[in-house]
Amino acid sequence: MRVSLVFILAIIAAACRNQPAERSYTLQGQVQSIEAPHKQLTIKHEEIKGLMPAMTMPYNVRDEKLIADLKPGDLINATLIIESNDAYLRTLKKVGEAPLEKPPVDQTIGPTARSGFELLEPGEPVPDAKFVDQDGKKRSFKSFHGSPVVMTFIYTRCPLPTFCPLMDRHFAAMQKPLKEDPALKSVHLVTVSFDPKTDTPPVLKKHAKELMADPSRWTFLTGDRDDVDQFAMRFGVSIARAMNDPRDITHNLRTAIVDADGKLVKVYTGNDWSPEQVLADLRLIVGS
Ligand SMILES: [Cu+2]
Repeated sequence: MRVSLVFILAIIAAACRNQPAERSYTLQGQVQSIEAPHKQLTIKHEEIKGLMPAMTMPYNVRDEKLIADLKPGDLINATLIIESNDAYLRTLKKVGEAPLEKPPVDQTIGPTARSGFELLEPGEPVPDAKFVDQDGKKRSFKSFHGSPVVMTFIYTRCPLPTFCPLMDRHFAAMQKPLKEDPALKSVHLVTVSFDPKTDTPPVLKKHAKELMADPSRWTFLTGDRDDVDQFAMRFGVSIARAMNDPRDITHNLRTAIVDADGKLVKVYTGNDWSPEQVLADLRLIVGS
């Protein structure tokens, strides 16, 4: 009896492994840029029914042949595959060409000389900013001084597993090694949502629970939208919200290490950093 139960469980486990929850969507849009070495291309696309509104986003391919002959301006039809922990374009077909439009992001508040919006350089103090945490408590960024901080920027409704949800998974994965390494005991994780309209403190609290975030180690923040935007911009985060629905968000990813004195150490761009890399960098700063 016992043997057969184990056997059945093994079959179930194998079946689950062989059939990753996979969803497929049709994506139509225009190629904006191609990063062949990273098997990535940025596409300005129409609404993907049931997944996300029209936006401009980078997508990965697994088969580099799919993007070998593409150029910016190409109009394409593609199949987007969403797995529980990954997303990629499985098929991609060129269907036409059109001139590229100017980028929709408002550049008027981009970094200019000493405007207060310029990118922070490593070694510079991170300006203080006001936030509210997952318990609804007011938190200033300064309140983390004394602990090295790893900080990232997300929104909880992000539909692509390779974007914000990947940042969440990386932070979740860092909790245990941080706890186990005495040198990294004081490191704090901070996740800032740039979607305060949806990501209210109760929503952030629920999100934190789902990620099994240890509240003594990992804090979720949001705040006044303009304050969050201005703070995030200093790290190179760009956020564009749709006019008709500000919850439709096009964004990039930035993850930063800030030392215990509140000075910027390093910014990781995009989604190809690993928890191991961040832990190694943290060990360097606490060792010095
Ligand atoms: Cu996202």
